Amino acid sequence: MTALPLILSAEVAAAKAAGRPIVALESTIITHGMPYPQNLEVARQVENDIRAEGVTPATIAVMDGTLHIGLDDIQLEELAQAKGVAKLSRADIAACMATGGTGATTVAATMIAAHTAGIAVFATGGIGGVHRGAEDSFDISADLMELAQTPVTVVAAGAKAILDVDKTLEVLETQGVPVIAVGQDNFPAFWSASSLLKAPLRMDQAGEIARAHHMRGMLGLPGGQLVANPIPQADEISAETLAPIIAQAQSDADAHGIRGKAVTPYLLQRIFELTEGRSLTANIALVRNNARLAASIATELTSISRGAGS
Ligand code: PSU
Ligand code: MN
Repeated sequence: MTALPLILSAEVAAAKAAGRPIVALESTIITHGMPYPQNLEVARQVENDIRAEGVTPATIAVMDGTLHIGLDDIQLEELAQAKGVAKLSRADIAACMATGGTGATTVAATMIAAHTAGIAVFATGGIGGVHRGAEDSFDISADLMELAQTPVTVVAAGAKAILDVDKTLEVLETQGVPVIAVGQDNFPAFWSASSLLKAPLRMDQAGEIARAHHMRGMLGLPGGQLVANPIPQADEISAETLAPIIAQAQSDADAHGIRGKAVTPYLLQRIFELTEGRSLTANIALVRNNARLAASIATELTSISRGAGS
């Protein structure tokens, strides 16, 4: 058996050795979720937001066949500028590594990598979910099933209205994934702080979320948690403003026959164009907000685990 090609950045290795909290970050948001150069600026900013809380960021990606847990600034820049980088979910990550490829990790693949590296908390913008029209296309993100089987707490701003949010919540319930709205009763809607749907659970403190994560582990439950953190109100875009834009993006995707893993990146890019960049400003604000909450949860979880002697 050869060893898994996995490298921890120096910063992550030091944090692990000292038992200090770490927050994982995905890389598909860099390569497929935002345009250059904003993607690089945001990637750096989010890492610094986490460091400002005394927590270590670990951006995850596959580069030349090696799984990197934590990227240095040169690697971050390389990834942000690269064209045609693969998008890696559960189905793709091993094949990419086996063939020496380079790829960005989605929520599902980032959870797998984080868990492999012993990292329990992960911050992102939005998760994948059940797409509108999934009754015909069967397009349901592997992110949902990953949340059911990999014990990582994922902080996101709810689900985008490019998804069928109702069906996404139904699948999460079926899969046994705790969905926790933070500081409000309703499930947040990514660019808007609130959807019309009530979230299954509500918690107002990072410590409660960390305790729930720990309790699931003690019960032997395999999956993670979805923490749905609303976008700060000052940065919101209203659902009414976005509804026609999303409908347009969706019909463009259908007209161009976009399928499979190309769907989400296509819709994100189209919405960016149709909002003349406004969607990106909101996206940046909510990712940073999620990074800060994830850092608090990771800090709380570290002290619980220390207390529990595990
Ligand atoms: N939703 C967003 N922004 C993103 C993504 C989703 O609002 O960047 C990315 C994430 O990496 C997520 C992936 O894991 O898209 C989901 O892709 P799919 O729907 O093909 O599973
Ligand atoms: Mn899909």
